[in-house]
Amino acid sequence: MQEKENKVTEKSKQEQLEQYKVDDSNKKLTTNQGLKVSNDELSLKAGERGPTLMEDFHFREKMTHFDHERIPERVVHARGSAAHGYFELYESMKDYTKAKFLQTPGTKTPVFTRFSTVVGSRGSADTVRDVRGFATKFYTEEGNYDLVANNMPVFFIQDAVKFPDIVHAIKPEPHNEIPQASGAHDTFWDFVANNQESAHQVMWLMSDRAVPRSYRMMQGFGIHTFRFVNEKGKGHFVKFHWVPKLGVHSLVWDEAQKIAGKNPDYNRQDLFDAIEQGNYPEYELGVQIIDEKDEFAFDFDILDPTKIWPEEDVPLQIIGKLVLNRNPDYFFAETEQVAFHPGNVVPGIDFTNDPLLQGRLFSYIDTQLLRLGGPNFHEIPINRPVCPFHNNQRDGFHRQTINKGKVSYHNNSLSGNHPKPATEAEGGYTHYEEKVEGRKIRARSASFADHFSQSKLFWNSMSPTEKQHIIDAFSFEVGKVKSMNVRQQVVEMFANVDISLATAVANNIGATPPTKTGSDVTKSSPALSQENTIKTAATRKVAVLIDQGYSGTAVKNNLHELQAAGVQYETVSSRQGMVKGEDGTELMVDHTFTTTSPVVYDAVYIVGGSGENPAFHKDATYFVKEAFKHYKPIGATEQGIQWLEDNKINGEPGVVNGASGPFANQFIQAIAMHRHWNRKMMD
Ligand code: HDE
Repeated sequence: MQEKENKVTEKSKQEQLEQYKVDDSNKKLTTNQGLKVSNDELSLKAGERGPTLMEDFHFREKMTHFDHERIPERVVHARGSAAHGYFELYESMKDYTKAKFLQTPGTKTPVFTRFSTVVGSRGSADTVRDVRGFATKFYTEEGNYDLVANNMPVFFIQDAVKFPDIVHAIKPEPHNEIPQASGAHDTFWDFVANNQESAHQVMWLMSDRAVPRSYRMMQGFGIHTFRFVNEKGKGHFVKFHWVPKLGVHSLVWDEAQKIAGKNPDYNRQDLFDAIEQGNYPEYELGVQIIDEKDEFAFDFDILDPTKIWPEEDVPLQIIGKLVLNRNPDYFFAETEQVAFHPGNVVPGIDFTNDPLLQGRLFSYIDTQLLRLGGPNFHEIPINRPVCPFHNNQRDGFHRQTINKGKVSYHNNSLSGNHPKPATEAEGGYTHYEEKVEGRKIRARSASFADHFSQSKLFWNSMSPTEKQHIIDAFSFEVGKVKSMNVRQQVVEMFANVDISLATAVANNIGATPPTKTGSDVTKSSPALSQENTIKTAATRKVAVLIDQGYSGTAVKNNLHELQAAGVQYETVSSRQGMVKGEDGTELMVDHTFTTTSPVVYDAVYIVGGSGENPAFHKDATYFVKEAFKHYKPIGATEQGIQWLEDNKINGEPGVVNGASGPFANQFIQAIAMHRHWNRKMMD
């Protein structure tokens, strides 16, 4: 390929990918050799009832390709979904970093972002209790920069050498491969209790953060402390955050488990549909920066990946936004074959001595060599940088580049010593010259020893509802542990965080309540509570329960107003086809009570109809009760109003009665609240 001037635009990656795309429509069927195929239904046989012939090259090629279609799934983060988009810089970071894509406000860099669960296999359900991955590849003019983040800001372990242990412990147990995509079993909790550095991340894992309503509604965190280096060679410590424009919102646990059956692709579908509808997911990039002179100014070690930098102490500076605006064309070629690596950096971004980060720098390429079948996976279209790349690496499985000339070594004189290392001024990457001295030693720094203070900080920062959810989650997960001894160990461990938490869990799971006093940390960080994030009705999905004889004008107006506020809706009734309003208007039914479920909606709007049949009433009753139980907003107008009375939910928080004032407006506000926690539960 002829090299063009290296000017990267928002569209650079898309343009590059276009060169690899093939449109099969209106084409003749051929073999991989380009030979037209005359029959794709019958193999070549010796006689109509005879054996298949070896010479049937079409059969052999087709079957061989099929037989080799599967590649190993990722050892963790196997299940994921991705999208293309761009990153736009708001504010120059040039005082801190020389990274070119972070210099000039308005610069747009093409990106590819993959979201994932961690524990489950490729076909597992989306809505399990788990950490979520949030990995972004920035295709910059200086090469690919990967920000391989999670939706929680801390990690289970402090040293990479323990990663295989934590993963073995949380994956299905090896003797019977049970349970799938869940930490609710003996080996995980045995690991937790015997590796207490996991305490802080386990608090996050038991919180609502572990069941996101949508990939569009979760934060991302680079976790590790990285280093920004500016033009003058000065370094600053930096942590990266993604902040979703729609706020951070979660499912309730009962709902999450039911969705896993009703629609295991729930989060994947949500991402795909939102982009198709033009509701592009957006996140702002925030950085927390610490001057090198303040490396030891905190009551935790800033290199410890089990610690956050409380935003109240180290403010988050918003510097740009990520917009995901295009779905991949081919899941396997793009989402499955994308290969992230925290070691893919550009000049101006460097590492620190965080022992977890150091180990990651080895693991990612290593695992991809196996998963993608050799050392040339950087040539796969989704992984190729948009800037040129030249070196003396050659050969290996699946090599595609045709390097010209006979020289593939350095130094050389035959080709003028090219490809030639670049000086720093020419953009050559130079590692930050941190002075390091030490003995060779396998030890944990004493500054990494406190596992409970920030766990308590997290607990203190939760709202009463969030705290209750954490107690419920511990009770569910540890309650599934068969070993009473492990259950007791967990209770004792979390007594170091908060005694009321540990006591409540102990009482729920048949363990002995602990007698310790717990951590004495009283500080809290409001930024940690997702209750304090943005609330908006935009892109929320409402089920409109509607039947024959509905009130035409009222419904039309209300639906119009919901739409204007960015709310999506689907009509649900007993039968598919059309429902007819009493004024003669008609509406298409999107779903019946059997093709959908209340758990996949954010809110319910009961319209009913004068011609309601008994089946409608029965199914709608279940639908609304389930939504009510999950604290979702419920609105009713016309015939639906009587329904609120009949089911004794009129006047409950988040229940909007069309008879009392302008309906759409109030209902939109109720939807924006996400959930209404202070409800009396019905039986
Ligand atoms: Fe990963 N991680 N990880 N991880 N990780 C992988 O790489 C690993 C860690 C994260 O959508 C693997 O290509 C080690 C922290 C994401 O393709 C593997 C350690 C964070 C993804 C691997 C960690 C992450 C991965 C598996 C501890 C958040 C999915 C397949 C030292 C900051 C990327 C692969 C995608 C994937 C190793 C810890 C995020 C095995 C050894 C901390 C988002 O290389």
